Amino acid sequence: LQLENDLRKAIQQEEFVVHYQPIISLCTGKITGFEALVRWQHPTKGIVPPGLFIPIAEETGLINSIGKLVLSQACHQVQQWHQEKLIDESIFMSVNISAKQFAQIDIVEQIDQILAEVKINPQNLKLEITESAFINNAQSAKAILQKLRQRQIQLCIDDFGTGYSSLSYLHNFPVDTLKVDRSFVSKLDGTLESLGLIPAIKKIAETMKMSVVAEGIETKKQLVQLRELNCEFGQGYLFAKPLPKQEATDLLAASP
Ligand code: G
Ligand code: G
Ligand code: NA
Ligand code: MN
Repeated sequence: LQLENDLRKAIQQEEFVVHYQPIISLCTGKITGFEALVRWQHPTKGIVPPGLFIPIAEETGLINSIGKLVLSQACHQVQQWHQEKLIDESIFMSVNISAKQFAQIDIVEQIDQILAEVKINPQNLKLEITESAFINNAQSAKAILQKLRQRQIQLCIDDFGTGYSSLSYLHNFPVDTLKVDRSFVSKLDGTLESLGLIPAIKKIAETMKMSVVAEGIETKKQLVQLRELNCEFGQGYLFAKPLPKQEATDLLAASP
């Protein structure tokens, strides 16, 4: 309860900062996008990682307010990088939208409002949604995804392969990207068995004309394996951890 009260205060005082983890083209090594990941700068406890407060934010519904702050900060970052000519419309900013946030009846209006306030090209924005967002009401989920797509916002299924995957929704839902959960990547050690579902996911993505991002790449060996599987994009500590705004900006400025 203390944490819940602290969270409410943190929202009022906007104590959240967004870090940005680069997403890399595995064949060229170039930055293709960033994932926005929230951190809470607690006045006395220092940085609180999301694993410690997102679950409570979800339970209490505070995730809706936090999610709006994150989306707004991430869009402002896109705007700034665009003004500084560090990015064009080919670079995307991926923002996590929790299932609860996605289920709000006015989620599309909220996103419209932020895009109206922070004028960016909607193509620069990608939303990461987990499969759990689709299970309760597939029809309305589909309608929301279609509306977002009409605005040219990109859509990504996060943690793909761990949830309630059903190939039928993939077929019906207008999704651009599958993000392979890092539990699959962590098993890649050079043996055939360790490839697990990744080749299958790659195949599904190809059939559906979706791209694949592998997350949690930590070793050179994993990178080599993913390249062999023709996995186009990846992110992980091997390249960079989630970086504060200035460090992400420096990396972008230095990148070819
Ligand atoms: O950044 P880190 O690796 O510590 O994140 C831990 C968890 O918190 C991950 O599951 C991540 O998806 C989640 N998370 C981080 N930032 C956000 C955010 O802005 N919104 C939501 N809904 N989840 C987030
Ligand atoms: O749940 P989600 O897919 O949004 O996960 C993002 C989380 O993964 C963030 O907490 C981020 O800090 C973390 N992360 C990013 N790269 C790596 C990595 O290479 N290894 C591990 N273990 N975690 C990572
Ligand atoms: Na994510
Ligand atoms: Mn993920």
